[in-house]
Amino acid sequence: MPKTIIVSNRLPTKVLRTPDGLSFQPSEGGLATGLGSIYRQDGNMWVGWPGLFVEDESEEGFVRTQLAEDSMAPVFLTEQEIHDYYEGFSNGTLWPMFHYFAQLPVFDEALWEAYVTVNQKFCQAVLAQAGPEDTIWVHDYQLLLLPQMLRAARPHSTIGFFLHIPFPSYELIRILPWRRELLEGMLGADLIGFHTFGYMRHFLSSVAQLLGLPNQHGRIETPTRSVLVDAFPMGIDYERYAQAAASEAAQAHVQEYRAALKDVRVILSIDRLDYTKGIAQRLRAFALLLQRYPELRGHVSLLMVVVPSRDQVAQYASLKEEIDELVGRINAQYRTISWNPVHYFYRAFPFDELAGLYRLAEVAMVTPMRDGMNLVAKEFVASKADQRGVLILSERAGAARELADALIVNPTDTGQLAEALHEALVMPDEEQEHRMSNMQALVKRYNVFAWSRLFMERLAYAKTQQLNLATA
Ligand code: GDG
Repeated sequence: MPKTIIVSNRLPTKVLRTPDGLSFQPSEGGLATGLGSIYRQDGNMWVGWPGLFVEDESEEGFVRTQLAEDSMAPVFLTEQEIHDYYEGFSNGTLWPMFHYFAQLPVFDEALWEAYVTVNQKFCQAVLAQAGPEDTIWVHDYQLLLLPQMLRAARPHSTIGFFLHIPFPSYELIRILPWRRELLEGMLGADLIGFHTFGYMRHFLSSVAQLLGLPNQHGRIETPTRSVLVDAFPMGIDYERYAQAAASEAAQAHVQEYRAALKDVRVILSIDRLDYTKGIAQRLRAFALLLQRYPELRGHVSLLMVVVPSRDQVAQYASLKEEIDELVGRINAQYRTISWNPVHYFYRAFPFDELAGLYRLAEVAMVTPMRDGMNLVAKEFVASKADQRGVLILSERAGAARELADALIVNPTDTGQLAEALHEALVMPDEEQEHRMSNMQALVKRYNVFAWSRLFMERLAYAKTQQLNLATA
């Protein structure tokens, strides 16, 4: 029976080296949740890097056997490969370019070569698992070349590709020395999915201008095949967040936080450390709020969680310093013995504490400079059982296309951000409930399960259309 193979840079399980041996831990990412129900069924599987550098062949064999029991196949990478392909080309070249940070990307032929080599490694690992009838679903910017590599080896396979980050304007893509190879790599798929219609349009325009391939209603005709392009906004596991926020564990955390904060109102900010997330701009806006509205001092705090990420990279280390300094300056200027303006945490929180924070906060500030979708915005909405709470959302997050009932802001306009914070803090309950219930209906309906189902259905449709064309 044909099966489905999911491919992403990381597997949904992390393998860690501990003093007691190797430990296998599930990762809690949205992707693992959304696709968990697919890859565990009917002989399906997941191919990706397990997050560990293996020491010898026997360890490699052990990891392979353990993962196979949970339908996963590892791609083993060396430290050098992770440095060049992942930290280098993926996060040092593609990530800044695709998020419109045009001055940051590194253009280095050696990193590009590593990217090609590792995509080939993934290709071999997938081919070792895939039969000609199987469906292969490739994920994200680390594997842009993989669809075409798979296509060359398996001309008739059903191949889907989904990009989790923005696809930028042609004007940025054209700067990349390897722009043709990257676009051609993606075009190996039968269906290419993006979070929004805007990203899809940018992709179609890049393909038209750089490869000379026009499209009709999202269908690109290459010399040999046709490729369908469409938008699939990713959702969350709504019930999981709604239930977690209502759970006893989360309530106990809320009580504990309330006792410490007394009646201070909470604005929440949660992100990985990343220059795309607009963390420093958010701090400046909060400082401006306290300056413009002195009556709020002592009554509102910003609770800021920054999850450590990529801090080996220089840009991330200097961003961390900037945030530390801003928090220090705001707290030094405004704090009193009994009130702290910014509660800043540089670490990840366990899931039930996170659920407690979503429940506790009256306002969530989700104001990235650019963000493919942003799941934090949707998780906050799902957590508000009483429908009270205000979401402040950047117009440049993919989620803004769906969550029109949020307060939509330009994240670089500090004045507008400060005013949106004020508006959120004085918003009448009825208006909060109205906006929140509209957003909840949407996030509940277009959840992560609907997302993966829609993509798979559309992929099957794209393939049928191709077969019809081939036999016509
Ligand atoms: C990429 C795209 C796109 C955060 N802090 C903690 C924690 N988290 C969880 C959140 C959320 C996830 O991490 C972050 O997801 P985002 O979507 O916000 O952002 P990226 O990691 O940049 O993801 C993005 C996404 O892919 C999916 O396509 O939306 O645009 O950049 O689920 O809850 N989880 C726990 N503790 C924390 O402290 N447990």
